[in-house]
Amino acid sequence: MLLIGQYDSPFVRRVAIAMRLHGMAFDHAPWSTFGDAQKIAAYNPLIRVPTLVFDDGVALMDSGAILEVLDEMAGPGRALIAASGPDRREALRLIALASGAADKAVSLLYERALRPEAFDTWVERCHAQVSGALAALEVARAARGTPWLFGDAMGHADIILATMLRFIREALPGVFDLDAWPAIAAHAAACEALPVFQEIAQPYRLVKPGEG
Ligand SMILES: N[C@@H](CCC(=O)N[C@@H](CS)C(=O)NCC(=O)O)C(=O)O
Repeated sequence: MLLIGQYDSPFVRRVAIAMRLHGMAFDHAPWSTFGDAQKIAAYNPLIRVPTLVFDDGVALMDSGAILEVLDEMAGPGRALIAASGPDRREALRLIALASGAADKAVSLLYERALRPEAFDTWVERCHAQVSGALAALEVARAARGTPWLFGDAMGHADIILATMLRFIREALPGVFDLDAWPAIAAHAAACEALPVFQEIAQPYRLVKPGEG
């Protein structure tokens, strides 16, 4: 399999970390969505990452869809999310909050970085949406006394929570007061201390359209 995208993306990183936890081998093409747009377009007309090219040549996009297929490939009982019941619903809720916060952080970043002048109404909306999701995740994490969100084993909710927070910290420095949410900050720090998170990481760097 070929994973396309840079590890400064919270979405690419969550896929790579899950693949490593699953023990799945893959090649990595660290292409930039703007700098390497044509290369990515050859696999994914949306020109977005992550894009995962399977061994039969089919390219799948969107981290949630990719992880669903990878969990299935990992085999029964090996998915990084509960198979059913309340834990599955809660994990999906937390994943949606964390990946939604990452989506809105990306929107905020593009608004600030790509436009000559950011549109204040949109900036304020994205800021409020990210802050709201972080506050909800803080409540959820603080309510759980287990090492990871769903017990002793790390899962997709843990991973996206950490990759999203690192992305916000590095790509939008000073924009959010991350000290306001200590439980999720501690959770992310515990993740980032693990070898798999340290190996699959890349300092954030924005490549604008037309730049290499
Ligand atoms: N919901 C998507 C979000 C992916 C996403 O926003 N990727 C960004 C990089 S962090 C991207 O491809 N940006 C370029 C674009 O959207 O045009 C996922 O989970 O994979």
